[in-house]
Amino acid sequence: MRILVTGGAGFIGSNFLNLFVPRHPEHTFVCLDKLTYAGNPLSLSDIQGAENFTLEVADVADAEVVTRIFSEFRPDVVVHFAAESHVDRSIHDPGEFVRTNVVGTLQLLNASRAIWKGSATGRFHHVSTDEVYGSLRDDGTFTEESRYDPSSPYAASKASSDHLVRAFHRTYGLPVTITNCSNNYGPRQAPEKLIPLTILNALEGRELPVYGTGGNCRDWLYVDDHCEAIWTVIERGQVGQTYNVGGNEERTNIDVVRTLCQLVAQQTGRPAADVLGLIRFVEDRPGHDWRYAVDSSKLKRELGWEPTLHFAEGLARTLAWYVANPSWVKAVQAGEHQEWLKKNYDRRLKTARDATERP
Ligand code: NAD
Ligand code: TDX
Repeated sequence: MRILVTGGAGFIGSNFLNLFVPRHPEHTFVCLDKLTYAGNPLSLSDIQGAENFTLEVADVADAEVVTRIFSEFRPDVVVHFAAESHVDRSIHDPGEFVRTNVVGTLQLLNASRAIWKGSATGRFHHVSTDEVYGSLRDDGTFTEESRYDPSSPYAASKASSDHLVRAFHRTYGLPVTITNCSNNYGPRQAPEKLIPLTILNALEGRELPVYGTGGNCRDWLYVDDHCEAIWTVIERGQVGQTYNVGGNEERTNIDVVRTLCQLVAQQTGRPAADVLGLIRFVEDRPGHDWRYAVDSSKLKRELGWEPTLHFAEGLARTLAWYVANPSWVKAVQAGEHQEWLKKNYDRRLKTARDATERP
């Protein structure tokens, strides 16, 4: 098969390619990526020389370029990861999220339709998020039947793209599948997201921002488990279907941050109290979803997928990866995006309700 992976230089896409390019020498992979601040060629260095892998630097929202790449490569499968993915950035500048996540998805759907011409042999797999369902209170879980109710511009743009993917199936018969996944963590995630940000700040002795009370809850899934779920759906999922993917590992943000502080203390030999003392409760995220929890029983029942790695082990593995890859970290921290992040956190820290940890 010829497999086109969009956004393959980002966090999940690069883990997907690092897993499946070596495992499947019989398939050819092309990564289509704009290399925005979130795309890092170093994340693909292990497979850069592989005979079955090529990187095409291109923008998914550029119809002309997308059409050219599709007509040259003629993919059998499209795995669509490319997106603007950070909720805080979407609050600051929603336009880019609509352009990449909505218009970009539309261009890829058009290009897929043009080359598959109504045949049911291709497959467009859309990688989406549980954030399209909005927020849960203290109980319940998201199922595939949950109502779409996105809170942030990021979530709204992903919801739009999901609707377009389904519309292309219903209207034109395009062979599509969708996965809606909970929060991922693991190697190669940019330190704008909670877990890598906390790991790197704690290792380097910087303050650890926790939004609001820290009581917001996320359902964490190790990135390789997500990649295996996507592969399972591509191989055996039913066309037109949506599958939820979750880790069954719900944690409050403050629990996650405290656990990471303990792990970093063990790793560095520093007293745990010193690392925990870096925690700062800061101004909350506007429209902050309270809780996500995903019911992935459909994926287990119909296709036999379930998560394999427990959160404690996954966190230890993730910390070990960041410690073992200082050149990756240095390259990411040299990016201009770090300036934006720093300003964002400085502002939040200034308006912090407390300078010290709440009990
Ligand atoms: P990421 O931000 O780490 O990577 C995004 C990648 O897309 C980068 O390589 C970037 O260069 C590329 N990209 C951005 N705009 C582009 C454009 N216009 N054209 C081509 N490439 C472009 O994101 P991620 O965390 O790896 O997420 C990947 C996908 O998975 C996204 O669609 C996201 O919505 C979805 N998802 C993420 C999570 C999570 O926890 N990270 C959970 C569920 C679903
Ligand atoms: O510094 C921080 N402090 C903090 O308390 C950051 C960066 C985050 N948080 C909180 C906000 C969230 O409740 O931690 C939680 C996780 O935040 P993020 O890492 O920004 O992820 P989230 O907003 O939950 O979205 C992620 O999961 C779903 C991804 O970024 C999305 O792309 C994915 O769709």
